[in-house]
Amino acid sequence: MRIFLLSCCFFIVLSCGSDQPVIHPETAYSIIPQPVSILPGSGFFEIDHNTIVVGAVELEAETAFITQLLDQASGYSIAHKMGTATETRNKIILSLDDTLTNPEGYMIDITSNGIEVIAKKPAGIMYAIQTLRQLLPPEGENKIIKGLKIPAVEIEDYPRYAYRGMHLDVSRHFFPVDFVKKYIDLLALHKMNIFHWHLTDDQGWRIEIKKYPKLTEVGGFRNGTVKGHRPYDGSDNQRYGGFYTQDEVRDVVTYAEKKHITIIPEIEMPGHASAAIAAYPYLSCFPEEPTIIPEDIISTGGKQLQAEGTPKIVQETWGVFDDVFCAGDDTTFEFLEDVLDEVIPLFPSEYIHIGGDECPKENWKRCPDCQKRMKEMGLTDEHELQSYFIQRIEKYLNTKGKKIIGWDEILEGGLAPNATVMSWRGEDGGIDAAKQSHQVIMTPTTYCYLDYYQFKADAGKSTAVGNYLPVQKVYEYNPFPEELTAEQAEYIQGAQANVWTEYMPTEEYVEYKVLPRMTALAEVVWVADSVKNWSSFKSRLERLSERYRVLGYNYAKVDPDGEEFIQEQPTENKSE
Ligand code: TNX
Repeated sequence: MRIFLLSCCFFIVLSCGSDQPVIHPETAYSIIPQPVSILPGSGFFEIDHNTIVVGAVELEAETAFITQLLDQASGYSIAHKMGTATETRNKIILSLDDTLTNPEGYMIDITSNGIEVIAKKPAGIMYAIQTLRQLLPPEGENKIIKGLKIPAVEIEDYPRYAYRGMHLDVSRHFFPVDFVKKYIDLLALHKMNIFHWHLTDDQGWRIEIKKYPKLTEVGGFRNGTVKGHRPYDGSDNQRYGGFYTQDEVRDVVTYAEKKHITIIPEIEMPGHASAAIAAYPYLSCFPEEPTIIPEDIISTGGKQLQAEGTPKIVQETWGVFDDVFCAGDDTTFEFLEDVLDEVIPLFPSEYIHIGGDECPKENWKRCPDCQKRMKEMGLTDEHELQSYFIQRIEKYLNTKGKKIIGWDEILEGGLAPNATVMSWRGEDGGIDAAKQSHQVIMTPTTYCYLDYYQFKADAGKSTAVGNYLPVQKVYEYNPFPEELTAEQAEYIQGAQANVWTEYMPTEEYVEYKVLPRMTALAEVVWVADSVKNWSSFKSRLERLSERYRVLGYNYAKVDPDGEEFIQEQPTENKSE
């Protein structure tokens, strides 16, 4: 392996050295996220029918993945084997080297003789393959390219942050396993490594729990969905829902593992619990009180259920609701512990997200059980009761070897001792938590909420919600708040973009909202802030967009100035 030269700036590397060919970054070495160092070589490696892939024994999934990519692009059936390479040329070698320092770093060396890839761990090898993939022509994703060549280059690369996340809300709208896998593929292409799967909310419970079958039988479906924006345009009166069986969840987790993506499941508590309460009304402080959905927007089916004596129904509108899990009754905790007992073995992740956001305290204030609990535990207000709730769940999960992540409201009333805080209402929660020596994931609405609209021309459409968040603004994000000392900033694990799907009824819509803003975030969390370069990003995005097109993603087209709306949104409403 040749010695890799380090360079902190891609452009310096590309323009220095008179014997180097003139390389245009937007074509030959156009990679997102931008690698730490790219040193162009001369010539290229050509794949032919004698090319062989040799992967170290630990790299079965990675060897299979690169072989599959090359088979597709070259039209050959590329030979591959596990072990050490004896071939002297025409070889692609994937190997591990424990002496490398960065756990996710990798190095690639391409010469006319072949390709050598090394990394400390298999994840690094996967990232290297994603880089190699972007060195191949985009058309190679679904067409055979005669005389497939990869330009000679040395690349050294490693990420800035360990947590590079994307979230998907499958409660407000449900997305089947195939789409979830397509989404995971997208994360992998961008070297993102965390998929935060928001599995439960007011409008649908989406994960099978065998001990509580009604969670999905009842809580997995709603009788209608509100149309348009607040104050809404009535109900669509369509029964809507779906859920993942535990077998499906295992299948998705295995799929993600092979791509080195950790799935963090979210089971929301104590708020956003209407679907669970519809299934098991005893979880509410007031089981007899009807679920509140205004008269002019409740579905006919929902209204009928309530008229027939079923007060609790799955929510059909968006927002924050007073009917939350009762914090005074121990059966709530028994239920949640049982649920978590089934969730834990499905997900190898060290973390479980327990929500904690937007929990109104109105019911707790008038619930005798909650008030009794407060008195017994010496809690002075309902925020402390929420803190009691989260800490009790944290303690339980810690005994099972898991740690919790919660939205920044878990700071109110006292932070649970080992909790990681996901800062969404700006960065203040994250700053506060880092100062208290807690781990933090930054996901402020101003930079990371992909339900916000991205083009001015989308403003006011029924599917465009909230504020304006263009791709350039996402790109400008730096998850290192100035208020923190370098030592405190060590607690910032990384950042994540959130995809709340109230106004994303279809798969096409999710893709449109995610691409290319996720692309921008992928670079934010991978490269040093000083290396970011908007105009370089835009030109590399043009090339990557071609790959999105070939792969069949419905990406939003951004013109070279970065802001102008070019593409019409997909259909506005699923039922229209
Ligand atoms: C706030 S972010 C929520 C979600 C909504 C979202 C809409 C957070 C922790 N809670 O329940 O879907 O706003 O932007």
